[in-house]
Amino acid sequence: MSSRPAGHALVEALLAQGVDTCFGVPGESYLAVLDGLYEHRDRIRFIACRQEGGAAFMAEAQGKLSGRPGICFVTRGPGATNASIGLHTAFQDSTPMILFIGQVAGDQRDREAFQEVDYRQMLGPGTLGMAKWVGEVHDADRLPEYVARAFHIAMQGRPGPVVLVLPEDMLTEVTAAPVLPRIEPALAWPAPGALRDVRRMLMEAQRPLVIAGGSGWTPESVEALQRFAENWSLPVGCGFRFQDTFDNRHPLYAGDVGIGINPALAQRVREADLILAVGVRLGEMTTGGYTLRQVPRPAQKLIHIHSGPEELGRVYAADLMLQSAMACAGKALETLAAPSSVPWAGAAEAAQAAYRSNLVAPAVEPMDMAVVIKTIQRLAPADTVYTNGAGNYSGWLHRYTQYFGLQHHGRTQLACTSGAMGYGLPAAVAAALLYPERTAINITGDGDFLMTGQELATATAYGARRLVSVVVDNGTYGTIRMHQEREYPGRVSGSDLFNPDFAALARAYGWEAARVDRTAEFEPAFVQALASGRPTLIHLKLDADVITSRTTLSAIRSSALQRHAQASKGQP
Ligand SMILES: Cc1ncc(C[n+]2csc(CCOP(=O)(O)OP(=O)(O)O)c2C)c(N)n1
Repeated sequence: MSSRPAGHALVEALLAQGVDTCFGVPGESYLAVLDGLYEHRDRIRFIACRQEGGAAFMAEAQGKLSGRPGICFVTRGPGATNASIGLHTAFQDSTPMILFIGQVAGDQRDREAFQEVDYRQMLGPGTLGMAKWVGEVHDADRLPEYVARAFHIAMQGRPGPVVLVLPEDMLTEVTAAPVLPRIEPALAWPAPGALRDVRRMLMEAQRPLVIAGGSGWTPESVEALQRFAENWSLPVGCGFRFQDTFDNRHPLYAGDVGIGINPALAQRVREADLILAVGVRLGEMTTGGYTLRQVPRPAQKLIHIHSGPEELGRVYAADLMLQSAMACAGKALETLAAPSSVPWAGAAEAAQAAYRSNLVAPAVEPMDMAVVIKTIQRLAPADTVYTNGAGNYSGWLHRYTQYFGLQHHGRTQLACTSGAMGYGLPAAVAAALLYPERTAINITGDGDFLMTGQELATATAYGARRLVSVVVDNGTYGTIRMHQEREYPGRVSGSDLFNPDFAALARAYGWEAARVDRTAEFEPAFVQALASGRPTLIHLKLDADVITSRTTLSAIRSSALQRHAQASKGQP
């Protein structure tokens, strides 16, 4: 191998892993890598973003869409702290991702040199929830070893983010280190004995329910999961923000187990006598704040299949725990021979009927968000990628969007379990740049959007085309306002927003834009957005009182006031 600076060797290592696009914000701490990216500019794109939070979200979206680590480069101190939101998001969503951080030179370490931070202390893995591993490369000749390890750790077990710290002087060292071949993750299969136990528990069950989700699924494995569910007539729900795992149009689909859960499905979860949780973390959102299943020993029997052994038994003492990569789990479950009839016959039909009736929405004037979401789905191509961040507006998206299941078009939902505001726009920009033949649609709130709104520029700079961002402007941090009205009725504090003219803002960034105030104006604006072949922002006005798909702010306030009045009457 000929000698070259380590910064170039790193880019060659990424090329060998099949990386053709990476995201970041440049910094003087990793100039040698930027030079390597220039050297190989015909084979790899560096998307220079406007804030590291946006860049890290884009890399996270890349990880979700490709199943391989999304790649992000940032500078030390300020760059790394900005990017940390993307790491946390990747951690909570179990998304493979590698964040490369330029670091001060080795001879200046531990002096609190300019922008110096100790990333092992800051990001983990002791800091639970940020990175699976933080490695720091001190020897250019060992760079391939570190990069290989980063790829393995990001993809194996429970996938997640890893951090590689790159001291500036190491990057300029000359090395003849070889380029290692493409890494495929080692995947765990469920143990045969444990699979027999799954079958035995299913045979003993009366009201079983499958909840599928999490990361690491392949189209083949989801297809096999579907056949398993068909063989056993099992109703299948999807975990919070993993709604695209199982085909929402399939007759066995029961709905999503997340925020704003269909009350009928919540009841079904409570009344189930066996939950088969496949790939999902049993976190706060998938357990109704740990109420749908009691902690640590749920009333329902629980089989938990997860790729990370540390996740098994972490909160819930499951009756049966199986460690398996999701790429294998569906295929393993499919091998379980089903009986000719099951005692829960008809349960799946009832679950499906409840799901379908939850798709029916009461009409709302002047802006009907259910109609907006249904219009988007009716007109957008089937392989459209939908993205969102955090906010009540996402409730309409979750309730009314019917995902196809990832055996059809791969992942089509980019949404963060972590509820990170600002995620949706960069995720959609990444989707539009990585898969230009597909459409990316971001639904966002006025608060959510402005957390990373500057990435409008990134979309324009790199020629995104099939990209639409629908900004639901209700003039408030609505989610917080809703909680305020519930807990402190009438005492609005810190949640009102001043907003710019979003359409004018988007035009200033080179986007097309439209404003819609009434339901009927949405469809023509959206048709125009799809036809234009240019990124388009739709500024949609929504009355803040229309706070969820089920209730209004004024109703929440008046019932809270009543509750408070009753409580004070009851006082001596
Ligand atoms: C980065 C970040 N900061 C703060 C929060 C807390 N938070 C959750 S939702 C929300 C308000 C979202 O407002 P908006 O985007 O306008 O949507 P709406 O709820 O009004 O539909 C806030 C502040 C968060 N989830 N993420």
